[in-house]
Amino acid sequence: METDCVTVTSYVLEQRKKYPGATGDLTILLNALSTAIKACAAAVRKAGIAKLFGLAGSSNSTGDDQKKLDVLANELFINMLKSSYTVKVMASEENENLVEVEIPKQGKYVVCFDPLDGSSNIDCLVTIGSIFAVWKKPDHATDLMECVLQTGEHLRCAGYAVYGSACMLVLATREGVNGFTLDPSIGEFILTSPNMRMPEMGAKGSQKIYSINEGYAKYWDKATTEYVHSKKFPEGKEKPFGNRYVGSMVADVHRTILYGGVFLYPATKDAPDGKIRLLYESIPMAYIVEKAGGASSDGQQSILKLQPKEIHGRSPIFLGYKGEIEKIEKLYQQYPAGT
Ligand code: P6P
Repeated sequence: METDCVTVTSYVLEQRKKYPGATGDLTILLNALSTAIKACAAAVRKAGIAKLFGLAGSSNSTGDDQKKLDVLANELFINMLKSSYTVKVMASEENENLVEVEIPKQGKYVVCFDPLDGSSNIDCLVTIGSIFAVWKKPDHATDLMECVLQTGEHLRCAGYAVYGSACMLVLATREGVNGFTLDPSIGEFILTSPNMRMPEMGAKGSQKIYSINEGYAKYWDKATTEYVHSKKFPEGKEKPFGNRYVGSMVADVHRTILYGGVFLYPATKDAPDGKIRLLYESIPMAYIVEKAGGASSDGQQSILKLQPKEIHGRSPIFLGYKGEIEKIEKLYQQYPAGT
């Protein structure tokens, strides 16, 4: 083991030095999140042995059957954040309503999270993840919903954890995007991917990948249909894009950041706002991809400009190479959503 490695805690402490007025609360909050993620990683690893697979017999705000790991992950996030004394209110995919922290433990931050995204993949051991977004409570706000329903332009930080062949915490702040790999032998997240940047399309090592659930092609609008067709049947001597789709957003977005490409979850005729949740999936992932040099859109504008109207609201989402997102937006200008 390196004797001078950077951990997520020492990284955040280092960043805090750049803000003399910083209270250290965000450091404490991120430490609480990393503890919840470590506990989730341990639970995901031993789910088979500990019989954590299978349904918990309850369902979440989306109506998805909750798997035992979902419930455990949600409780870990909520309890670790409550006991950090840094959070006022939370929104979780697993809770229909907001979770207000008891007054004596309240802090100044708002955290929205999907504690275990892609949980339909749990039982078949496919990569899943956790997604979180952190805002500061607006100074004037007293109403909880006003505290929570903020745009991505006001984010303090966002991140995701990948529970795959290794556990990695990817954290995006104003300073950029950094990847920390969990070293299970010491239980610490070690900085292994400093200053993560999406490759430029066409640069050495960059890949031409489009990531969408082709099974819904029948329901796509014209703009998405035209875009995907142009990737599969490019004009001239252009080689087609390859298709990769895990069906677990954290896995698909993590690959898009590392290898390049485009992730698409468009609206469909029967889901005019798409499936992906704005507050705790689209906004944090858009923030991370944009901080890593990529682009995001709902077909018209950056996801970070969208004003959430309800805690479980959805949005169409396109993430990845800037040039490709521009092509998608041009197609939505030509063929407005829903046509
Ligand atoms: P579909 C997982 O349930 C999730 O919310 C995201 O992680 C993933 O990108 C998407 O749904 C997959 O949805 O409709 O392709 O199965």
